[in-house]
Amino acid sequence: MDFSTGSVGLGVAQTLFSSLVQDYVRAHGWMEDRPEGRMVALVGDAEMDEGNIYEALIEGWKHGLRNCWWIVDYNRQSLDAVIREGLWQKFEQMFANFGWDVVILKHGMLQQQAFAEPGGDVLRDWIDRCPNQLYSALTFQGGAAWRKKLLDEIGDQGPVSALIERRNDTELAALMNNLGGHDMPSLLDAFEKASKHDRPTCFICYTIKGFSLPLAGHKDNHAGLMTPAQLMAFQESAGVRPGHEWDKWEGAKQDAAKLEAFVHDAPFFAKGTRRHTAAGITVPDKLAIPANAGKVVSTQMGFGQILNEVAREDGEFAEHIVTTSPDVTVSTNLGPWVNRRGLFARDMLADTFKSERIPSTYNWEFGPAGQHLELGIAESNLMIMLSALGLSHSINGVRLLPVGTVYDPFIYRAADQLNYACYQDARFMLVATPSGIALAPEGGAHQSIGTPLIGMAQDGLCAFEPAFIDELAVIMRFGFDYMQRNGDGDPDETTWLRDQTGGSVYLRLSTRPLEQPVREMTEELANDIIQGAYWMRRPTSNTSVMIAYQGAVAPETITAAGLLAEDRRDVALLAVTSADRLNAGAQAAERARQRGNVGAASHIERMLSELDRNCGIVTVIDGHPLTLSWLGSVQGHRVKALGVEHFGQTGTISDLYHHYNIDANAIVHAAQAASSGRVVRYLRALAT
Ligand SMILES: Cc1ncc(C[n+]2csc(CCOP(=O)(O)OP(=O)(O)O)c2C)c(N)n1
Ligand SMILES: [Mg+2]
Repeated sequence: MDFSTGSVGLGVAQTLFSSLVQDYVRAHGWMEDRPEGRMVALVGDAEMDEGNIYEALIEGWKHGLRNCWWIVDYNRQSLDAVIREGLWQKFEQMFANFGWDVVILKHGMLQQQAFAEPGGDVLRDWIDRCPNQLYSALTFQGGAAWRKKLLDEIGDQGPVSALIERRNDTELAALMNNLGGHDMPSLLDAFEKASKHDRPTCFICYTIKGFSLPLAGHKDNHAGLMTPAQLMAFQESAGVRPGHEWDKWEGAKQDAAKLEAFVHDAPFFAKGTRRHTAAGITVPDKLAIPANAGKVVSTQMGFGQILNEVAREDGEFAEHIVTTSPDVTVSTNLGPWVNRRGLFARDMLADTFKSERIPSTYNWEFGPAGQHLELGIAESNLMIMLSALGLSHSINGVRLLPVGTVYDPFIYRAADQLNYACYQDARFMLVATPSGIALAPEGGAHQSIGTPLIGMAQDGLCAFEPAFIDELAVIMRFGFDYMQRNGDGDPDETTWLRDQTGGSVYLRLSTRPLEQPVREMTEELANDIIQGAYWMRRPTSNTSVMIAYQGAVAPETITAAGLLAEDRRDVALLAVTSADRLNAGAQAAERARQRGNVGAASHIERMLSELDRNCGIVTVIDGHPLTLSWLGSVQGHRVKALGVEHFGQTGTISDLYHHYNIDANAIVHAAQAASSGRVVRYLRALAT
């Protein structure tokens, strides 16, 4: 198994996106002599209720999906109950509608042979009309119940009675349980036929849940366990001797040596490991950025600038980046990259606006060399596409550097898909913008509060929220390297982070333009940015209050520090670039100390140890205050945490920052409350 699943519909969609990624890799000439594979999913019939399957179907159709099989285990049971009648017809119509072949395997060979006997057509007709519930109940009850029911309902119809009577109870039950999905010859025949073409194909395979077990067909059989007596009977019927349960080929009716040879030579095993690896892509020492110093630029704009600079360069690094976006390519600033690198499609498709000479900022040309995969609006598909792209090294043996853009609040819409991608250890960079309440004038609905906490809590995802473009360039460089790492999980004893393990990266960016600092990016500063925080203003022995911020609220904290200057000496300012990494380091170092490594210290612990014990801390973020409030627990400092707990208002950024008490005035109030000393002047009333 290359992808995990679990009745969540995600593994199913993953096969579809993985087929598209294979097409991408092939079109870029990276498949070498490897033959194309077919991505196959086994799908529960109740699992087909999962919405992300339908979202994926539409996307697959748009991209000309090939080489994908979905095999539906049509046992007509879910966890709780027996499913609706006639669902197969809806599946059949829907898949056909999206250009899939549909193959229905309803009857096994035993049934087909019986249908050919005199009266067989009557039996077939009865089976076709039998409601799912009744079929399940009779399956559970067994041969005698089948006989009674069949004879009651069709037993007076001549030849069919003889057909039934020719079979004893065991044979009759075997006949009625012989549905297409349990019949190896039928399955092999269907797969053989479908393997002659590359069209996506859905197989609807009738089966019985709990086939051949005493709990078969019972509506309560989900996760059912057999009694010891039932298990012993089952063991005996399977020809497995007590004490030989784990012997290879135990119970197999064929010759073991022959079976061994057959399996050994089967293509699946003969070709060796199916899990590929790929050479790493060297990331440049530095990512270029235009001269921004003193200019007013948002991190979202900076992201566009950085990728635009990468797009100018030839070479392996730029070629292996692949971007994708759910209909927000332009509004997340991927436009400049796409203009240079083009959109991906197996066939060329010109931009008609360009050929008609209509002025447009964006060049929307598709072709096999394109490096941007444009998706429809459904964020679920973005995350599963990132999952598929981010596993290309192990599936296709080709390392891709996927970058996906999304509006930050819509991470919630696809948080499970994101979690699934991380669980599978897919490697990608998720760039989320706009974020927070900073998109204030655009309206309240798309503001995000809790996403920094998702960034901190999501395993396999390392989250950053820079304020300035030079920080972003350092973080993206790190990210492209981090995405490719695959070392063991022991923490580094200086940072207490598991950086050599690698993982995916989440960048929470903002549309709020900020004046860019004039400074040199020293190695020390770059290192601090990667670790998660640097001193914007270092504390001294006189410092009685420190302000820590993450992201777009940087100017408010700088203003507040200025307003405080006359009443609090040497206000310290901590620029946090990754609360996630600071927290991970502090947690790991604490665990190490509890295990006896008394000298263990993480980045944030070292930084906050510079503060006097009585120093107060104010934290600020355009997001949930919990993201940073834990800083008070690092060395036991008093903390006042500012942030956003409610959302939905529309206004200017300063209106909203005032309204939610994350403006400079609110920071000064909090600083006064967090530290002793005289009353601070320049205070205005807090918003209520
Ligand atoms: C998203 C999600 N919700 C709930 C569950 C709990 N769950 C596990 S199996 C199952 C029913 C699956 O039925 P089906 O897909 O028909 O598989 P079958 O058990 O019939 O093989 C449910 C609801 C789950 N695994 N995933
Ligand atoms: Mg089922």
